[in-house]
Amino acid sequence: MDMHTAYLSIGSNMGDREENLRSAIDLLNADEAIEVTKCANIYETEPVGYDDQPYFLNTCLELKTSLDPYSLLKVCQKIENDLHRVRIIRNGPRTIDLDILLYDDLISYDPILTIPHPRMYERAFVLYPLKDITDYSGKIPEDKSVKLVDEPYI
Ligand code: A4P
Ligand code: MG
Repeated sequence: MDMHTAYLSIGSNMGDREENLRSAIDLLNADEAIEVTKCANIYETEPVGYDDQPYFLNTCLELKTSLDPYSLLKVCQKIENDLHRVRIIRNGPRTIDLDILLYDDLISYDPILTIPHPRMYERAFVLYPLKDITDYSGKIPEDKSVKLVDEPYI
């Protein structure tokens, strides 16, 4: 079977944020076509893009998967729905958000699935944890709010 490597950014700023991240990892692993192989440190981060909301917990995951990118996106969206994500405001509070950052060396400009994630290189809350689990050595925008709060969950 053709195996691929993908990196996800996951974040939560509603309810039990730690539990939401842990549940997302468990639900990804429950899919027989996905194995979560690495988890970055856990960071608390100030919301970006929409101010009047609680701080996030953010981390990044490495996956090995036989799924194609669109099937992986579907799994991520189902997990968001299963964890009762409330979609009220774009960039607003969410129990869980899963974004695909990278998939092998794929480049895709499809608005349904843009890879690399179009905003990832502007976001300290993505790049700090990504650096934990990859050899990313590019620039990380300054964001004094990013605070290391916990060790990887797996
Ligand atoms: N989509 C396109 N490319 C991708 C991709 N690579 N991964 C499409 C996932 N989805 C992708 O996403 C909207 C659409 O993006 C989907 O239909 C999908 O086909 P969504 O998850 O439904 O909506 P959203 O998350 O509210 O919007 P969006 O654009 O994903 O927002 P972002 O960029 O994910 O930002 N601040 C901190 N500190 N921490 C955070 O985690 N997150 C956001 C969300 C804003 N501020 C934050 C954080
Ligand atoms: Mg999103």
